[in-house]
Amino acid sequence: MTKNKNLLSWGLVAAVLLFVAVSAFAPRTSTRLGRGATAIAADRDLTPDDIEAALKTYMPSGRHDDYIMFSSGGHAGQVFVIGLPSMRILKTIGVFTPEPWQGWGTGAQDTMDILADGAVDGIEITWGDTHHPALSETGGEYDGQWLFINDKANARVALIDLKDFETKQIVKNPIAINDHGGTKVTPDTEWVIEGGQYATPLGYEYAPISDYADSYRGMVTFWKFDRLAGRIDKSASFAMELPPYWQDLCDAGKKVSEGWVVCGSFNSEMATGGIEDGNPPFEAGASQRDMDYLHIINLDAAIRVARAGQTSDINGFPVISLERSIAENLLYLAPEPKSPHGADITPGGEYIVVSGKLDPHVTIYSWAKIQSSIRAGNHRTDSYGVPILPFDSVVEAQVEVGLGPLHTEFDNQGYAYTSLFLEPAVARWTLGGPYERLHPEKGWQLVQQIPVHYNVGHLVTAEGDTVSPDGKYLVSLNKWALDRFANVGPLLPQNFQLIDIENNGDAMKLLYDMPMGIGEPHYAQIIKADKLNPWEVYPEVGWNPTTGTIDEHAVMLGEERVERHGNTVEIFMTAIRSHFTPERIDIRKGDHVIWHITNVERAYDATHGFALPGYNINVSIEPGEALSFEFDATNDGVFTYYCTEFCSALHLEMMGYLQVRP
Ligand code: RUQ
Ligand code: CUA
Repeated sequence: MTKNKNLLSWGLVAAVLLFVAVSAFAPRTSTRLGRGATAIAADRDLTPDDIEAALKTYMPSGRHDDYIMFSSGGHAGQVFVIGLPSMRILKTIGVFTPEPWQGWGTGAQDTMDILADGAVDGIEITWGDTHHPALSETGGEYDGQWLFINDKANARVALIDLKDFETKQIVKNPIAINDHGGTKVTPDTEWVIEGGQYATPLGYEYAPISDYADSYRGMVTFWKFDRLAGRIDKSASFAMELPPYWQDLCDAGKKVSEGWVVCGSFNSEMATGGIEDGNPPFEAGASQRDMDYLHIINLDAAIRVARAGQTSDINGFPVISLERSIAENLLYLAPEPKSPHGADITPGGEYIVVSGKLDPHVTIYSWAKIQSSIRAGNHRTDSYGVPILPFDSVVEAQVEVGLGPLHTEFDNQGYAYTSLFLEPAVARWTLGGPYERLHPEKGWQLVQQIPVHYNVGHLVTAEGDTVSPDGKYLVSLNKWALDRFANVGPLLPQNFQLIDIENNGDAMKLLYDMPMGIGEPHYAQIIKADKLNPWEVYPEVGWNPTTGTIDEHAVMLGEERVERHGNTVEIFMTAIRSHFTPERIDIRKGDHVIWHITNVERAYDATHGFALPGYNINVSIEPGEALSFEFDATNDGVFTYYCTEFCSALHLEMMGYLQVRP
């Protein structure tokens, strides 16, 4: 740190202490406060930077965060909602994995049905590996309405409604067993992009790996989002067959590049492993070449081809064949250096930033140059006949940013930020071209690196992948934590580090370490908090969050009852502080039980849980919500059901007896 900045920081501390000292004389402030603050700083050995960081992140009780971050939960399969700058976890959203506190996948029929839709070829899947959350956009700006996220392991995409922060839909990719390059949305969220990863025969078919080049394929899927219905419309969606390179991160064009999609790839060597047969291992075999391929896809044209029915049917899903893509000029490749990873498009859509994991540079492609190279025609092709745009015809610049560059996001001052896995650090560098007017530096160049602890994967800036990033905050999503926190055994948390990037041209500053001991978060997106407008309680009593209407089995006060039809017992129950009605239910072993509960409360936060031990049922019933579950009473005995939310002073009394007679 320079002497000047040191002076500045100590100036700030002096100001804080002066404020504290002055406050000491104010009538309602204790005189102990001034001495207390000084003593605390000395006691805890806090530097001026520590104190500044604390002042920037501390959130007084009751005050709300300015930004909300939606983070993937990795192989824990959920989404985490985190406030910035406080870095407080506000919520876990159950997505691909059951989440008992939300009653997600632990009995409530609608949640079980949504999870069952994610079955793979008839096999029920009870977890996911969430990677890339994507907030819905209008005109390239986050609109705060929907969130999409992919499950890399099983090639699935989930939709979360930001009215109640609940998962509404899971779609299983009909042709691929795994994915990675999604989810990303087009600027008006008409399409959700799910890019592939490891090539396989499409449609979960078998083919021997010795047939790799002929029978294995990559893919990208375009899911049509029906905003009015609030669902992905499978019947209007389609996929494109791609060469069996391992497609990686995709991004949707915006502004000047709107209507196009780019995806990075690696393993253009088409390595098939087999170290046990004397072949090079995957990590060597897939890294032999100096260049892999950026895939450049004309989405608008692909939509026309799909709508004209010029598709093949794979597993009941329309797929544009590779031959058709080539014939219709839907797909181009451009060489990209050394095991590329991220492919990120600048806010105005003019440039694509690609990182080579084994190259210390980021490579910047110009959209204008790509278009003129396409127009020039006369390209050499890969072994499948896909045209390759010459590297020199499409590259605008290369910037040496540091070792192991991965992902890039942007701010409002013409800077780009790239995560450097190997340094490990975050690099701030300047964008050239139209962005030069925003910053004092000239051209494309590295400005600063800030070390992070440790080994960063993705990074995210506030609204940093939209057409108008906010700058302000950057979160480094670090994979390793090592010595940052108390030892909690061999499985360590990951570390989110909040970095201040607000000060134009000035140094980036580390503000906060947040351990994530939950799953390995991959990517996150940060939205301005005031763009979100969720419900406080469900709009009406009896609301079904899945259908978005009054549930046909909603139970109003006074309508509680138990009906028996043969061996089927149907229970209509209400929940309100502090009782369930009915409180006693008598059935016989072997009965089939259908149980409906409505929370008839209208008070904010008056949630009731309902746990039925011994039958694996736990649901959460938010104010106004109606839900149902079913089970076979296979075991006799006395079962005590109770409310799992401490909802009132008499919460412990909020219980009942289910008696199952032998
Ligand atoms: S990517 S490993 Cu987002 Cu860097 Cu999934
Ligand atoms: Cu309802 Cu406790």
